[in-house]
Amino acid sequence: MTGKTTFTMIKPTAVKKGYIGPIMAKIAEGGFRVVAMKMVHLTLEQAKKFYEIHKERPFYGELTGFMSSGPIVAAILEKENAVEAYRNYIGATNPAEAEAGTIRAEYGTDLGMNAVHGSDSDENAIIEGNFFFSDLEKF
Ligand code: FUP
Repeated sequence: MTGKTTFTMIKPTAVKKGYIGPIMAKIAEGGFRVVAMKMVHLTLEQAKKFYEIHKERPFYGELTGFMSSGPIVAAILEKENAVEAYRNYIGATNPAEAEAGTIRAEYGTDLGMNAVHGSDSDENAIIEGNFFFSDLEKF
């Protein structure tokens, strides 16, 4: 069975460039309902904890440094088959390879600064959503 929710973050560069509004509008256009949302500035320690699954990857230091470099917007989104639907909607990890019209193609800069995060499985969507939100903050 596929889940109904996924987790996303608007990354620091996209926030700095003023893309929160356009990206949230695009998310709504795609038929995703906002279940929870907040703007936060992660500490390096918090970013390392969030990305723990990538800790052996060569880009772990760069990724966590970047994700703690400025405020981000975290959100839980709801739609049928949410994880796959959202990953298709945001496009490939590298914005240069992302299909035209996807969020990463429109708002991403490069592989690291790719505008948004999207959970890669139902299991991670739950873990990641719970990292940021308590039950009282989900609607
Ligand atoms: P995705 O699931 O599309 O976010 O991509 P990955 O799980 O492969 O990577 C997680 C994040 O690490 C990406 F958003 C961007 C960053 N990354 C790099 O900075 N360098 C790389 O070589 C690969 C990924």
